[in-house]
Amino acid sequence: MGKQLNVYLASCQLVDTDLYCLQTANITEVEFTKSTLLVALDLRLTVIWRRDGGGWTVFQHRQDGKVDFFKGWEEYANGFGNLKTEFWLGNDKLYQITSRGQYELRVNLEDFNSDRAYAKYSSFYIGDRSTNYKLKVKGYSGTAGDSLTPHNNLAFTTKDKDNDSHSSANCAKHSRGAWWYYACHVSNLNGLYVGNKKDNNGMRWKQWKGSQSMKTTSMMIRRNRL
Ligand SMILES: [Ca+2]
Repeated sequence: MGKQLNVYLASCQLVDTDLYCLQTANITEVEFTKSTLLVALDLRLTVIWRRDGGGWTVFQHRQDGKVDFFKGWEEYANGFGNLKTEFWLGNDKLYQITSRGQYELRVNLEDFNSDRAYAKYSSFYIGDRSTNYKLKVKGYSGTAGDSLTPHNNLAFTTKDKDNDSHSSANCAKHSRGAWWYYACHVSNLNGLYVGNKKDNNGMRWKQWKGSQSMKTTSMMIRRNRL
C-alpha cells in the first residue's frame, strides 16, 4: 500500500451541478517512488472532479471564454490559465502523469440549453515532447459519441507548430485551437469560445452536436482501478 499525502482543500466551486475542488496536491493515488512524488509536488494545485467515483484530475476546463485558448506550443507544453476558472494543465504534465500507469479519460460537455453528455475512454496516454505529445486513446463509452478515437496516434498541433496531416494548412490556425489534428478534426475543445452558435472553429464535439459550440467542457484523467 502506498502512503497517503495530506490533502489540503483550498476551495470548491459549483459549476452548474458539478462540484470542482482545488487542492494542493494530486493525491488520488500515491506510490512513493521518487518520480510520482515529484510529479505530485510539481502539480501542487490540482482541480479534482468529485462525481463518477471521484478522484478525477481535471486538465482542461472551459466555462465562459475569459481565458484565451488560441495559444502557441510552449504555452500548451507548460500550461496556462487559472485553475479556479479556465485552464490547460500542460502537455508536459500530461505526459508525466499518464506515463506513470494506465489512465482513463473522461470528457464532460454541456451546451447552451443545459444539455449534458460525456465520453469516457478506458485508456489515455500522451507521449513526451519528442513525440510531439502524441495521443494514445481507446475504449470509448458514454453518451456523447466518440469524437476522439479518430485523433488517436496523432501529434499535437498549435498555431506555431504544424504536426498535422493537412498538407497545405496548419489545422490549429485554420480551426483556431490546439489539438491532435489530422486534416483537421471531429473535436476541437480548445477552439474559440464562440458562444451559442454553430462554428467548426468553436468548441465542437461532432458526434454529439455537430458543429454546435459548447458552453462548458472538462477533460480529466484518473488512474485505472484494475
Ligand atoms: Ca499541416
